[in-house]
Amino acid sequence: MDGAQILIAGVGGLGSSWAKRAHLRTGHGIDLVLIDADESSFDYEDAHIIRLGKDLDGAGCAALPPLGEQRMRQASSVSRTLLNGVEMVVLLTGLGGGTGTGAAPEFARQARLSGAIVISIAAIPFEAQETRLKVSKEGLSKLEANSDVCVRLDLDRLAWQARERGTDWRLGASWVEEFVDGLVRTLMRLGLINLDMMDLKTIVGHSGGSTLMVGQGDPDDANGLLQDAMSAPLANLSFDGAKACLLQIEGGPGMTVGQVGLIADAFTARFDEDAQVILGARVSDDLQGRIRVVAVVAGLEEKSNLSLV
Ligand SMILES: Nc1nc2c(ncn2[C@@H]2O[C@H](COP(=O)(O)OP(=O)(O)OP(=O)(O)O)[C@@H](O)[C@H]2O)c(=O)[nH]1
Ligand SMILES: [Mg+2]
Repeated sequence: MDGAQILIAGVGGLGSSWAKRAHLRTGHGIDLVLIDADESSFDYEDAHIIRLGKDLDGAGCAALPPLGEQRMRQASSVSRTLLNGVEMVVLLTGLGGGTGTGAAPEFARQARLSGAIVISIAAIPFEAQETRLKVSKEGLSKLEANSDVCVRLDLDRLAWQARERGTDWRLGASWVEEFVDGLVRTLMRLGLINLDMMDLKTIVGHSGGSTLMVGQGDPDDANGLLQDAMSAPLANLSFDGAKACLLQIEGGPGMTVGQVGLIADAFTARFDEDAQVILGARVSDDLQGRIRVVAVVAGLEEKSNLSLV
């Protein structure tokens, strides 16, 4: 049996630039679609392209989300063809502009309509960008409503971490790449192991907010792994009282049942005591002496805690 068929989608300028980098990292077997009104986003060979600016201004949707949404709707027959057979969409976007804010929720809607599970990763504008922050709010609630899991990335935290690592925030990206890579590798293999798409559907079907955690580290250091996952620049970082979780633990050939148990305990310690936890473990030769954990956490209390000024 083949693994899940996954499509990485980048919507808008920032989303496209992240999606290209994530796609470079994940490599073969994963499809990429770039969706933008701005031609300069399409400088990548191995991608499907949906142009939202054709015949119009050709340079972004000028901070007008309704225009982005409308153009995305007009492109629905192209999306339908592209989405045929896709089981999962990992959508990357930056909210606050016109294209991403307007088109991303609409593309997510189209993807779900065609039967895919949609995991969205949305950057929330910098605190100082008040207008953009306001624009992003509406896009975020629509995106959440149209996604199975919507992860909010805080650009302020991302920029801070990029500076710490000495990289450009816009490419800030090294973190986004790792995150998407960990996620996609795990999801791609779902079909091959003891977890499958049905398990994922069960977990994301829980009501309430949902998010992802991805961590890598030393197999004997469960707390270090949890810390690594918790250092993500997510806007919603509380997992307290979560009602459901799909936890995938992947390690090298030496990984033991004891290590898996300790890691699972560390990741789920703060969840609701009756939380439904579906655990999968897998041995990979490329993870010698290291462990990667990907958790899809659902049933979180509030859906949208974005505080806006
Ligand atoms: N400070 C700063 N923030 C940026 C920059 N580029 C993107 N952002 C942030 O990322 C969010 C999304 O921006 P883009 O991806 O460029 O917007 P878009 O979806 O292409 O939308 P339009 O170009 O308006 O149609 C913005 O709201 C900003 O918060 C930049 O060059 N400087
Ligand atoms: Mg743009």
